[in-house]
This record gives sequence, C-alpha cells and structure tokens, in this order.
Amino acid sequence: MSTTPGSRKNQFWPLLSLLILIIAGLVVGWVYMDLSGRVSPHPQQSFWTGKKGSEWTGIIRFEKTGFSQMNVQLILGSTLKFSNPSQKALDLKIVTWRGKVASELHIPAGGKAQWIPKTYGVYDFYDATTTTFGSFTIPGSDGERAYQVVARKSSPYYPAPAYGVVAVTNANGGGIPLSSHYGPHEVPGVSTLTGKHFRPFMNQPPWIEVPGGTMTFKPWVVVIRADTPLQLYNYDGMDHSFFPGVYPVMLDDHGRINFYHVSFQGIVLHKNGGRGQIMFHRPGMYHILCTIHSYPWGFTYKSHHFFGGFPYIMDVIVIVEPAKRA
Ligand SMILES: [Cu+2]
Repeated sequence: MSTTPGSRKNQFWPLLSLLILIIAGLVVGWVYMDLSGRVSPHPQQSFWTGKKGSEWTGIIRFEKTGFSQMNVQLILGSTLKFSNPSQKALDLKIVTWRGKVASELHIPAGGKAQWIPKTYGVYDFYDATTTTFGSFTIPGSDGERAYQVVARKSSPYYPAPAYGVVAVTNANGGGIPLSSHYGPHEVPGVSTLTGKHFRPFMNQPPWIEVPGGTMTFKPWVVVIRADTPLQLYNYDGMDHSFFPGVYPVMLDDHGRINFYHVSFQGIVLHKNGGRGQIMFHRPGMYHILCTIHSYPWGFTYKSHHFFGGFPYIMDVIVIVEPAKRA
C-alpha cells in the first residue's frame, strides 16, 4: 500500500487531536486528584448535618437490621414518625442516652407510629427484640461505666444493633444541656486522664477517650458548642480511629428539608496515649465511627467479631450546638 502526501495529512490531524485529548485528560485527572486530596481523602466518609433532601419523607422506616435514618434531629414540639413495612410487629423502645425509657411503641406489620418528645435531649430508638441498652463497668476503673445500645446475643444480626439516635433541639439546634454541665452522677468513677473522681471527662476542655481494655468511646454522647476544641485520647493498647459515619441525617420536621455537606478528615488515635483534637464549626449531629473496629452495615453499624466477641459498636455521637445561645 502506498502513502500519498494527502493521506499523511489526514493522519496528522487525528493524531494531534488524540494527543490533545490525552494531555487534557492528564490535566483534568491531576487537578481532580489534587483537589480531592485537599478537600477530603475519604469521600465516602463525608457526612451531613442540617436538614435532608427532597427524597426524605419525614418517616423513619424500620429496615429489619436497622432504620432508614440513623441520625435525626427533631425540633422540640414536632413529631417523630416511624413506619414498619416488615412482615413482623416491631417493638420499638426509645430511651435517653443513659437508658431511661422515654417511650415504647408497638408497631404492627405494615403499621405506623409516632412519638412527640417532651424535653430536649439525645435519645436512642431501637428494635427491642434484637437490641437492648447495655452498660458495663470499664475494666480497671473505679466503677466507671460505659453506656450504649448493643445487639442481643440472640439477634440474628448480632453483633449489629438495630438503632438510631435522635437529638431533640430547639429550632437553632440548641437546647440540650452541654456535657460540661452534667453533674458527677452522669459520669461516675475515676477518670483515666485526671485520676479525679468527679466530672471525669467533662471539665474544660471537653474530651472523648477510649479507656483501656474497652471497645468503645467514653462517653458515647458528647454535647458541645461549635468552635469548641474537642480532645480525643486513646488509653487502650490498640490503635483506634475517629471517623464520621456515612449516615447523613438531620430532620427539621417543618416540611422543609435540606442537606449540608461537610468534609471531614478522620483521625487515627495511636495506642497507649495517642491523642487528637477536633473542632466542629457547624452545628449539627455527628455520628463518629472507629473504622478499625466497626463498619457501616445494613442501615446500622457492625463491630468486628474478632475482639472477644465484644458487641459494643465503636461509635460516638457528637451534638454540636450553635456557638452562641440565640
Ligand atoms: Cu477502635
């Protein structure tokens, strides 16, 4: 086959176009990598505060292993709605974050129910058949206890608890007493950090710790103001991480629902005294997960089996109230 000058010219332009396309692709790829590295190295771990998008119907659906909404903010005076599309009746229990029963709802298969909270606070709702509210004494402590929802051993989904958390606030996202206001009765025992017997971890600055020999954060729920540094400590003999979950929910419940996207970079807390600090600038509800020992699964979180079957999910809930009282 012979080549004429004309056909050589015809080959030149497609080649040049291809070259330009390759260079453009490289530039776009480089910019993307650079930006994604700057914004968040864990795009799947980004989370949301604020109100939810238009697909949100305002009803929390029971999904057997968990609930369609794991984190909900509700404004005091409005109604929390549940639906049970499953084939079995659902015994739903709603407790304060310290396990005091606030409501019990029996929702028949295909049925609905609702709850109107009467006070500000952080509440857990869970399927009482598979899940319960647990507490245990922290090993080596002077009676300190960890509190958390936990899967029942009899649950087919063990060790995954079927639960969600609702923060009942005022319209500005405030109203819940800050953790620093809690009395010693809220967190009895000696602090690993200070050795003191009262207010072990809620003096200024507020902090969260992983006590030695446990597989959870303490306390499980922290209420702080925006722009307040939150200290993180790891007294355990294993590394733990502090990452946001992938359940982006916050409900305003006045018909208008939006999402706000906040990028968040996780922290690894190294064993035997690792520490970190984090500051939340936007008010909202943050569900944090130790991604080393727990992972999102089936509308909830699941802990890894291999640590002595310890069923507590390594998660923690941070409620961030507006920086100043409105
Ligand atoms: Cu961990």
